[in-house]
Amino acid sequence: SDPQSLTQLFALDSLLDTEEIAIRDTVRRFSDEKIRPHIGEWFEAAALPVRELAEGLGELGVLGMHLEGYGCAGMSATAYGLACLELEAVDSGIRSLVSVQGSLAMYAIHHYGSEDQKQEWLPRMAAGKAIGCFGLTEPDFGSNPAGMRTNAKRDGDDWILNGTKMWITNGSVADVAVVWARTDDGIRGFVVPTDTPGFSAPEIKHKMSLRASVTSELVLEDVRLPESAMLPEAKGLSGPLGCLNEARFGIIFGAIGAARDCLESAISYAQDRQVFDKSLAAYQITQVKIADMALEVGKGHLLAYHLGRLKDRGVARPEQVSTGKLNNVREAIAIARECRTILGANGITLEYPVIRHANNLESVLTYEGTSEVHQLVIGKALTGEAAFR
Ligand code: TGC
Ligand code: FAD
Repeated sequence: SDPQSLTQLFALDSLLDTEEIAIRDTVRRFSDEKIRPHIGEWFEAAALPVRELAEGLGELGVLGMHLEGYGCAGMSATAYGLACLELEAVDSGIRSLVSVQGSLAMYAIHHYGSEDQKQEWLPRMAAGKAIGCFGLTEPDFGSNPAGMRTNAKRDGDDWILNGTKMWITNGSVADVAVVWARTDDGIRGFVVPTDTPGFSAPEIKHKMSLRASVTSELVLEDVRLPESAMLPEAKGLSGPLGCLNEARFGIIFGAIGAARDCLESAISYAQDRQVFDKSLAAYQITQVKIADMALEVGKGHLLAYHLGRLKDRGVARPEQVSTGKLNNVREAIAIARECRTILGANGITLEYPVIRHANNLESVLTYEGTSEVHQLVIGKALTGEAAFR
């Protein structure tokens, strides 16, 4: 009989409306035509043409697509999630570019910024003509950003920023950095043009994961900024954590895209590959693996769509976002590894996407809150006890 797709098996499209399906299909087509043919090469060379890609993604309308006004598309959270899913089905690095631009840097300015900050940056960022990054993590403070040492002190009406941020996506290609720093008034956010004297962003090399993504350190040495550089509406850690909810939401969809791509590759490989005297797909062990992975890919979609609907109604709570991020990334990485076994030795080469996804997902498991941090968030929600410290 004719094989069904994973989408058909779960009747997933019955949960989407025609506009959502159209957006999903447009992003899938763009990704397959413009990114997929080059991604293995970019990953191997650890060189992503960020500016060129950002302009293409800007034209496609996915940068800050869930934000209203200022050149942004004003789409639903679910539509944004579906775009993340299709981008990450090609590579987590591409979804990272879009997450950091739209959900972290643009969202911070959109949600907490002054009218001038919004006018200055958002239209160019939505068009992909200006690149943003988001500096929260420091060398000694990743899971616990409350301990950050980067500080902003007053000098007359100006601010002087000093400190180091680490592992910052798009850092060395960014035009603007949203930097979180400690002030006498608690943690505040600053919009830092990257050509400001004292700002530098050395790139981090030798990554074995997310090679098709630029990751950098941000070094701030007496960076002088006007008073107007501070984000007026973000006060305390809830400012950056509010942005993280947005990016984590995109990852819930994205990770399941990577898992789908691995499983589709493995099914197709198993159908073609002859072992002993028949197709690898005709062995029961292969089918058990495929069926079990399909269940997780299907359930991951259902969880993502459910959270998308909650977010569109404005009621998705942070611990629900943690639940989706923890589950879908954890399952995706398990699926990538299992698919790798089906491809045998071919599974370790860049001829197939599987090992690339598996390696990328190691980063996805760690960034935007490690799996352990999300377990603790869920643990706190269920027991009422905070076990972070
Ligand atoms: P805690 O005392 O619990 O909270 C401090 C304040 O923040 C509020 N809050 C949140 N607000 C919005 N969304 C959330 N998810 C929030 N979680 C907490 C909270 O209500 C409180 O507000 P207020 O007004 O009472 O002050 O904070 P804590 O210090 O105990 O930390 C809690 C913990 C561990 C969950 C938090 O620090 C955390 O999430 N840590 C993980 C850090 C993280 O995820 N970093 C990611 C950096 S960015 C990145 O990785 C980009 S990757 C590139 C890509 O996306 O592709
Ligand atoms: P740590 O916090 O040192 O954690 C190490 C281990 O300890 C983990 O297993 C963790 O779960 C565990 N642990 C920590 N606390 C506890 C606890 N209370 N109880 C039990 N276990 C605990 N950050 C940004 O700000 N902006 C970016 O754009 C960005 N991009 C990134 C891109 C990449 C490719 C990567 C890999 C990271 C990026 N990050 C970014 C940083 C990322 O958010 C951090 O790496 C992450 O938050 C974890 O911090 P850490 O690496 O310092 O690990």
